Amino acid sequence: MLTELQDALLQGKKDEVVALVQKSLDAGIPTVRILNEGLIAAMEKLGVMFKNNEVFIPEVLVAARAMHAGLARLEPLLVRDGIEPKGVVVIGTVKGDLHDIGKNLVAMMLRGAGYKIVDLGADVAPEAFVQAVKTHNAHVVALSALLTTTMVHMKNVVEALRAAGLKTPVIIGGAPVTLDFAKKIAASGYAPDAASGVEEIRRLLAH
Ligand code: B1M
Repeated sequence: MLTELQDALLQGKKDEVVALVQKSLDAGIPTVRILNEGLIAAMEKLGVMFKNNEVFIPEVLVAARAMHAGLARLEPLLVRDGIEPKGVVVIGTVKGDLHDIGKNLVAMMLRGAGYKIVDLGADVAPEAFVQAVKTHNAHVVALSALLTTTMVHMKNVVEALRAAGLKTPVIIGGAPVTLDFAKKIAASGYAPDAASGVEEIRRLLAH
């Protein structure tokens, strides 16, 4: 049944995903297995397919919508069972930058991988990242920038966090961003695409 659930999610069949989640619950499959071996496993497969150019942005968005619908059914049960998210990630596009499609993809994949996401949106000032980390006890800050002129604000976020005494790791990405740039601004990690972003955050949190 969980394989069927994975297939439905990969095809973005929202109603079928919800129905299969319910069917799995009715069959007595534990909530955490439905989450990990059904929904999250499918999103992981999708991440690999996206990386290999086997699926593209529209398919990812449709699958993410199906994932949300399935998660919405499971969420109250996961809370009841006390299942913790893998970590809290504060994400946003930096100040002056309105591009949010890539950032949204990263957020969706992270949600799909079991992280709690605090999405601050686009055009986010460094102070707002600092505040959100404090409010939500975040484990990671994830920054996106699409303009060469706004990349500098990634450095400002790193500096603002450190000035506030926070050691929270910062991962950065976006079309003009490179590993070299990440090193230059003392970011903790860099990812060229959304799927690698999930892997990189997993790596950072494992340390
Ligand atoms: Co803009 N724009 N835009 N734009 N826009 C670009 C980025 C540009 C390259 C177009 C061009 O000139 N060829 C250019 C930037 C040039 C530069 O700085 N070098 C540009 C420009 C100049 C501008 C304006 C200044 C135009 C103007 O007004 N004169 C203006 C700036 C507005 C502002 O931000 N202040 C502007 C505006 C806009 C729109 C609002 C119209 C719209 C954005 C809508 C939105 O996002 N809601 C827009 C769009 C759509 C684009 C292009 C066409 C597409 C960007 C996109 O969404 N790509 C873009 C040209 C292009 O890329 N072909 C362009 C798809 C998305 C999935 O990719 O975000 O790179 P991307 O995300 C990738 C990876 O980078 C990575 O994962 C994703 C894939 O898996 N990734 C991360 C991203 N963030 C990550 C974070 C991570 C890890 C991975 O960890 C945290």
